[in-house]
Amino acid sequence: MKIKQTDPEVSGWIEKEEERLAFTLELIASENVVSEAVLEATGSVLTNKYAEGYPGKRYYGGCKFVDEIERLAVERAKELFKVDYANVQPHSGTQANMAVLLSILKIGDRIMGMSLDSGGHLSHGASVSFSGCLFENHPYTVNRKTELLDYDEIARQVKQVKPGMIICGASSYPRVIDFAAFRKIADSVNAYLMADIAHIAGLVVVGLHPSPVGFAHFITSTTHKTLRGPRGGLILAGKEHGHLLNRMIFPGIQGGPLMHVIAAKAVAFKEAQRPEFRDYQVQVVKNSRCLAEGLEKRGFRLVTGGTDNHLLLVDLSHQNITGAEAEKLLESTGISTNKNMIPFDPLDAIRTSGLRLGTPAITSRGMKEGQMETIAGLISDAIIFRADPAKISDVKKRVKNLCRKFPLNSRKL
Ligand code: DSN
Repeated sequence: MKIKQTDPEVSGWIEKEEERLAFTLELIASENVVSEAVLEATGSVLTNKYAEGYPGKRYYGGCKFVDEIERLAVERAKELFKVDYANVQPHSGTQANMAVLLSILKIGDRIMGMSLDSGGHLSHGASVSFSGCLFENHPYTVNRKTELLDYDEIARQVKQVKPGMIICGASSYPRVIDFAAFRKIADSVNAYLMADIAHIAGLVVVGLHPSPVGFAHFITSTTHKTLRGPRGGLILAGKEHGHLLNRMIFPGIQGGPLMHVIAAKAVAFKEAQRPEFRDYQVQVVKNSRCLAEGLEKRGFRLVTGGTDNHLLLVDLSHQNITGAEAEKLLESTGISTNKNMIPFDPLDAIRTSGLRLGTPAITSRGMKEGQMETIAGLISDAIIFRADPAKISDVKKRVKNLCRKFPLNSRKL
């Protein structure tokens, strides 16, 4: 590689990261492994091009080929999700959410998003995010006992608050979200409904999770989680909102679109239409269930008692270890996870009582149920025997061996 000669420092860190990925069990629920084709598009000459505007209406010359690429990406997104409007320019999921909120609401309007500890995302109204600074958020939570969304309670709260927008969708909710119920609730006060499907987009396109299409007025997503595309955002909606949304993305909140990333999104949308992509998503969910069972069997409590999707949330409060400590401990053995608040967490977001685990990346490496059982054992051994250096070193060895058997191979995806 050229970079090795011109910039050995950066190249050296990239090599280190390649090695880390190769010998790490990646259980961060929002991460994945992209195909070689997605990598190639992301690293292509398209990164050279300025293309402010939209296909056929750019503020720069020389856009005839990138126009075709963006048109392809838009058409493929529309076909994949079965919608009649898509904007593929958002640089991230948060930018997509920002564009929808700023297009539709006035500053200071009321919104209702899921609270962070219940599983919501920062951009759904958290006070430290633009969404909580610019809008008056009245968060809803899951039910304290069941840890599930309580639609009757949300309906009651919505009638009191009368928000302009309800945001559904989550970053750490392991169960199915009932978009039809949310729409009914939104209609009861004439509010808009936005569904952020960043985590579950891959499951939605293959029908393993109900689609919000037909229920949510606006759908936002990232393209790099279960959808297994490049790092970026996406907005889907009815045609009638297209003009406002386009204008808000550019020139409203973004400048030049990342054409190399848009090309990679187009590639990923095509990959998501292959039958193998459905098989992959089916395995992601099977693996998640199996990992959940393996941990429960070993005495760990899972929030909501299990999972229906690609992720699970472990409540560590009975293991006498915080999420932050567990994340660090597991990282030292080669298992990558993230600390996460659990519903009504007595600890703050820096320490947390929970650990979020997800199966998209390890499933992309080809791992199946048998390996999930092994991984549950590895996590359990690391946490339970954390004071025993010999046990920890044994876990490290077993993690490395497992990684060796399932090499990271973007070419196979
Ligand atoms: N930060 C992402 C996650 O890990 O869920 C959401 O944007």
